[in-house]
Amino acid sequence: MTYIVTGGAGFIGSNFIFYMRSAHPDDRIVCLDKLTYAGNLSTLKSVMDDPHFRFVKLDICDREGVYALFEEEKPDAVINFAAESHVDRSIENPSIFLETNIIGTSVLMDACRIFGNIRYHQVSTDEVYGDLPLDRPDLFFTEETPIHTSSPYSSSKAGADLLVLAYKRTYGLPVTISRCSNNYGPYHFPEKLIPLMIINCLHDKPLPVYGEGLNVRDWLYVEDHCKAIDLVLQKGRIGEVYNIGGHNEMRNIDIVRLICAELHKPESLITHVTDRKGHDMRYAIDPTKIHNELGWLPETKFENGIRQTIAWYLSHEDWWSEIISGEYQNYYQVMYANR
Ligand code: NAD
Ligand code: TDX
Repeated sequence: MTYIVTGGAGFIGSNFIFYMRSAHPDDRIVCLDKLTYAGNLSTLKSVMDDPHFRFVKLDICDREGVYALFEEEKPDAVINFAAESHVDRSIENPSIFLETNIIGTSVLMDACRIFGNIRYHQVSTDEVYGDLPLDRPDLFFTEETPIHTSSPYSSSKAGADLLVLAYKRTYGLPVTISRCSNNYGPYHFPEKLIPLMIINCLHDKPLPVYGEGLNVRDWLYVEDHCKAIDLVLQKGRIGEVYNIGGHNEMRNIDIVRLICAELHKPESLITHVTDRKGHDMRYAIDPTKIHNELGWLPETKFENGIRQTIAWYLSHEDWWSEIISGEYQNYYQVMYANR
C-alpha cells in the first residue's frame, strides 16, 4: 500500500507517520506538507532516510502539484491532516483557514476522483459540534450531534466535513471522517495550551490562562488517536463519521496546575488573561461507535501520558527552542502582550 499523508510535518501527522511505519512496515508513506510555521522538517528526521518514506514540500491547494504527485505515486489512500489548526490564529485571520481547510480538502478529493476513486480519510475535530454547557455533565457529542460551530477554525473544518460527505454522495468517493477531541503528546506545536505552559514554566514565564480557566477539554494521547485513524482506514465503513475521544475531561486551570506541580514551579506563575472570543466551554466525545464497531479504546491514561509528554519536552529542548526562537516570538508578542 502507498499512503499519501498530508500535514505530516505537523503534530498529529508526524506521530501518525511514526505509528504507521512501525505498525505497517511494508507500506509506503508519502508525506505532503507545505511546511507552514506549524510544519517542521526536523520532526521527520528519523524517517527521512527510510526507503519506505518520501517527503514532498507541497501546498494542498496547489492543484497542478497535487495532481502531478498523484499521477506519479498512484496512492491507495490519502489521509488528510493538513490544516490551519489554531483557533486563536483563526480569530485573527480567518481567510487562510478557508483556503487550506476547505479549498485544500476539495483539491485532494478531486485528485482522488480523477486518479481512480482513491480511498480518502478526513481528519476532523470535535469542535465542529460546538460546545456543551458545564452544568450538563450527562451530555456528550455523538456522530448525530448537529454541526454548530463557534470559531472560523471550527467552521472551516465543518465546511470541509460537509464537502467530504458530498463527494461520497455525488461522486461515490470512498471516504471516512474522524472527529477527535484535544490531543497531547510529543511534537505538539508550542502555541497550544499544554506545550505552551510546559515551555513557559521551564522559563519561569507567566502562564496565560484565558478567563477563569474553567473551560473543559477532553484530552487524548496522540498515539491513541493515530491507532484509531488506522482502524478507521482499515475497517471503517465507507461514508461514516467516527468520533474519537477517551472520556478524559479536564479544566484548563487544573491542567496548568498539574504542569506546575510536575515541574516544581509555583502556581503564582499563573496569570489570568482576557478570554478567547467565542470561547467554547466544554468538549466531550462519546466514542461508543468506534468502540462497538472497530474495537477501539484509548490505551494511555492521562496521568502517564502527561508525564511522558513533559519528559519529552524536557529531553527535546533542541526541537522546541529552535521553534520559539524565530517568528514565534512575534506571534507571542501580538497574541499575549497587553492581553
Ligand atoms: P498542526 O498545526 O500541528 O500541523 C498542521 C500541518 O499541516 C503542518 O505540518 C503544516 O505545515 C501543514 N499544512 C498547513 N497548511 C498546509 C497546506 N496548505 N498544504 C500542505 N500542508 C499544510 O496541526 P495538528 O494539531 O497536527 O492537527 C492535524 C489535523 O488534526 C488538523 O486537521 C486538525 O484540524 C486535526 N485535529 C487536531 C486536534 C488537536 O488537538 N491538535 C484535535 C482534533 C483534530
Ligand atoms: O495560552 C493559552 N491559554 C489558554 O487558557 C492557550 C493557547 C489556550 N488556552 C485555553 C483555550 C482552550 O480552552 O486552553 C484550551 C486549549 O486551547 P488550545 O490548545 O488552543 O486548543 P483548542 O482551542 O481546544 O483546540 C485544539 O483542539 C481541537 C486544537 O488546537 C484544534 O486543532 C483541535 O481541533
